[in-house]
Formats: sequence, C-alpha cells, structure tokens
Amino acid sequence: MLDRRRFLRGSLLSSAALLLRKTSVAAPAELPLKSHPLVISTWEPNKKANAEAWKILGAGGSALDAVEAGVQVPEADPTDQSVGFGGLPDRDGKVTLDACIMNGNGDCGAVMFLEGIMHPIKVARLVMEKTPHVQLAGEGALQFALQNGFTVQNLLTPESEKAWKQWLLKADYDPMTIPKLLQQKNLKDGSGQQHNHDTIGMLALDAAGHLGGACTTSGMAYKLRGRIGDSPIIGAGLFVDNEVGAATSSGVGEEVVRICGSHTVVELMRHGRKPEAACREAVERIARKKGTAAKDIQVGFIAISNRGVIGAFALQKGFTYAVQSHDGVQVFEAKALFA
Ligand code: SD4
Repeated sequence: MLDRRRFLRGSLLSSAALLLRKTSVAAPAELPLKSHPLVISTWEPNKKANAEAWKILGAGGSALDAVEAGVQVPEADPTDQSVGFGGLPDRDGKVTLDACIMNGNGDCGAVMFLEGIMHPIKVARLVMEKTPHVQLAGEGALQFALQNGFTVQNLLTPESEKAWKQWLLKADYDPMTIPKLLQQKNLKDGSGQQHNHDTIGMLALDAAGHLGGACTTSGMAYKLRGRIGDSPIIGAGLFVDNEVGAATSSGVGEEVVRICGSHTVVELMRHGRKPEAACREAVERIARKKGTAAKDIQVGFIAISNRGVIGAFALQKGFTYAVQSHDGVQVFEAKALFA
C-alpha cells in the first residue's frame, strides 16, 4: 500500500513535471512499480516500442513475445538512425546489425554483424529456439536467416547514405571520435541528447512474473567494418534472470563489454542492490577504469527487479528511458555521474 501510494505520488509529480519539461523527468531514487506487467526501454522515443510490447503484455502475453514485438518498431523505422532500417552504416557504407534476446531461464539467442535483414531480433529468437547455439555472426547468420524465410533488403536509406557521405569528407577513421563530436555538439546545443546512442534495450515483466529482454542496434555509426558492440553480447548488452531481475545498456559498447555490464548489474542486484544502485555501481566501475576519458563517453543502464522495481543510471546526463504499465506511460531521465 505504501509502495502504491508512493508511486501514485511519484506519478502526480511526474505528470506535473512532464507538463513543465515536456519530454522527461528525473527519476526518483527508487520507483516501486509493483503492478506488473511492465515494460521499460532505453531512450524516450522508444515509448512507441513499449506501446507495441504493451499490446501483448497488457493482454496477459509473455515478456519474451512482448520484447520481440516491441523492438521491431525502431528496427522498421527509417527515421531511427541507430537501429535496423535506416541505421547509420559502418565506415564502408554498409549497415550491419547486432541483436539479442533472452528469457529469465537463461534461454538466449543473438545475431551480430548481420546485413540486409530488417528484423535481426526475429533471427536472434530463432537462433535461440531452433539451434543448439546462442550466437551467429555475419555470413552464417545471414544464411540462417535466408533458410528461415527472411529476405534481403537494402537497409541504407538516402538520409543515412547522405550522412555517411558527409562524414566521408573528413573520414576520421576512429569510430570513437563520432560519439565525442556528437557529445560536444549536443553539449553546445544544450539538448543533452546523444544522437549516436539510440539503441533499444527493452526489459519486460509479464503478468505471470516472468522476465524477458531484447536489445537491437545498428551499432556505432561509421564503425570499423566487422566491429561488434555490446548489444548482441549476452551479459554485456543484456542479461535476464527470473531469480533476480534484468538489465540492458546503451552507449559506447566497448566500455560495457569491458565490465560485462548488464550481467554485472544483475549480479549486484542479486547481492542486494536496488536496480538504480546496481546501475550506478556498474557506471562507476566504467568511470574508474576510464579515468578522465570517462567524461567523453556515454554509457547508460536500465534495470528491473523480478518484483517490478526499476532503476537506471548513466555516465552523462541526457539518458532517458520509457516505462509503460497499467499505470500509464512515463519517461524519466536517469541520474548521471557527470552533471
Ligand atoms: C554499440 N551500444 O554498438 C551500442 C551503441 C548504442 O545507442 O548504444 N547506441 O556499442
């Protein structure tokens, strides 16, 4: 009862703040959303993806089906330049996709460095369900997709091709400079958003109390050909365990991989941390390893406990996340290490 009252009070405050700031509000230290089902995604625009997932969750469907359906929204959206169709290409002008999916029992599947397939998350689920393996890469992943009825499509939109050609004019072949430049630009324009980081990581808790998660991305823009980030790596970009909770990440994948980020968050929760505290500790671990360079990169985690408590934390401000439950749609900005 107390939790519900606290949540309702939080909702009212949130609504008021939403009116004032339009997009997102800072999250409270703990958001006790005990009413599952519940779905949560990285980045504010992905509330559209949550809505799709909610069609399944709200009708009593499974968390796994919900996240698989939800993340297909940005995958098919040509205006989302970080995921699927319309994603910014690698430095050679090719769109290469990474995705993974996991349920709370440890079943998981992933594809990485996959080209020409609009919905890599569907292929990841088939890897999980139809093969004895957990991950397929590149040509083999494509072959598997084609054998399973997928067709190849050109995923490079004119807009993304134009952006790539613009980038080619200077073509500084260091993929890490891109987020840095974007960050500087964003700091200047005050938006606080890092437009190179819109990967969707989605976590759901269904009515039966089971967790599921999915993560899908076109990865870092203008990356070296063959580069794979954290997003399709179970334990880095996503980890789900019905015994504890689930976590997913967005941002510079290399830094997430270095600390097995999402698994770290879930293990911290297993040892008693609340979701936000666990996300914070993982972010602080990255910051300690990077030293002063941590100011130039963004990494954010979101997490959910198996009881429906959610939390998030990021290196830089501007990391938003979207939540949907029977209590409605909410968007929050995660607390950050660097203001
Ligand atoms: C990657 N983590 O490939 C992804 C990028 C990302 O929002 O999160 N973009 O490293």
